[in-house]
Amino acid sequence: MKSRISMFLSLAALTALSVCIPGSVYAQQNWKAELGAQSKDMGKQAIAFLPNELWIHEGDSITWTSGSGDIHTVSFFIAGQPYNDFTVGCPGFSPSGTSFDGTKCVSAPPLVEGQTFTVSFPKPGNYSLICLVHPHMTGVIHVLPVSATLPHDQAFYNEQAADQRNSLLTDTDKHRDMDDMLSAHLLANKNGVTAGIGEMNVTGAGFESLSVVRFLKGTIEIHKGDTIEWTNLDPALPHTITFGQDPANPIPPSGNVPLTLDADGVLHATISSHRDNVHSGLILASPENQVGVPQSPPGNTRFRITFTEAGTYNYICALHDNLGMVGKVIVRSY
Ligand SMILES: [Cu+2]
Repeated sequence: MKSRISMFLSLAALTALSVCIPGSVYAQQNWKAELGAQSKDMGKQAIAFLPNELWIHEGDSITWTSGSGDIHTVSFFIAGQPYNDFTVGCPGFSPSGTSFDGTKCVSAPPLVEGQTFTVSFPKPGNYSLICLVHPHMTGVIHVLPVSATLPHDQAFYNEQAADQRNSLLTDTDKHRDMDDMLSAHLLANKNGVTAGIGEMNVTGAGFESLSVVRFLKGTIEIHKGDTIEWTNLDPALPHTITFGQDPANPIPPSGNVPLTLDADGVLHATISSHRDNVHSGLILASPENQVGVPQSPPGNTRFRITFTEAGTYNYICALHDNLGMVGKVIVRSY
């Protein structure tokens, strides 16, 4: 009896020890999460942390695995730090396995399918999780003291990630608004092409989107002298319309796109030869307004090109051609 009591006592002491000294006896857990997801043909992109909210213990780590041909980052900025894009990083990027405690920025370099990045969290806190490629892709990591009970286990997060992935990527009634918007756009514009379409989704922890990275109609036939109008119907993802050379900097339009906009505010270029390199620059919707920040100007969501010579002209989205976002214009001479 006595030995049993002493065994009980030493077990209790061990348990107390494991609570008091995190990292020595307490088992640190490595959690798994997904970074983006896509349909088989890469045309549909789930631009999301899956899941985008996790509750873990101090000392635990999380490993993100990219499931997308599109690039994403796993980034934690310090409070108040201005957002940088993925060409800048923290500035710079961190090696996988770096720890984040809220005092020093940590960022993965841009990751693609199959690549992983691990961050460990030594200090309790609630930390914003961001992607430096997609400003609308956000999440939260709650790091709790070791003494706290965690609300969910890994199996729960796996299931949640699968649910969110499927609800973003699977064609269901949920996307009817998007399909309606697409058919309305194509019906209303005989010589119109959709340069991407998408929809935003929200969870308790942040924003994510489904983005269809395709030109629809991918091949369009027109007559000599006609004008095509491309429209980006994605709320958050920029695209380009690029004929000829892939520009080193995709942001501005090529020099041969007239700076004078059409009266309704649309950039309008001309193509008269296969040798013309015409690049739209980023075509995207205006960002949301924020209190105290100057209002966003009207979005640059459209681009027009008039074709003056017959021929077949191939083009790409300079940002997403690797995902299959390419198109073709056939100009008839009659
Ligand atoms: Cu694109």
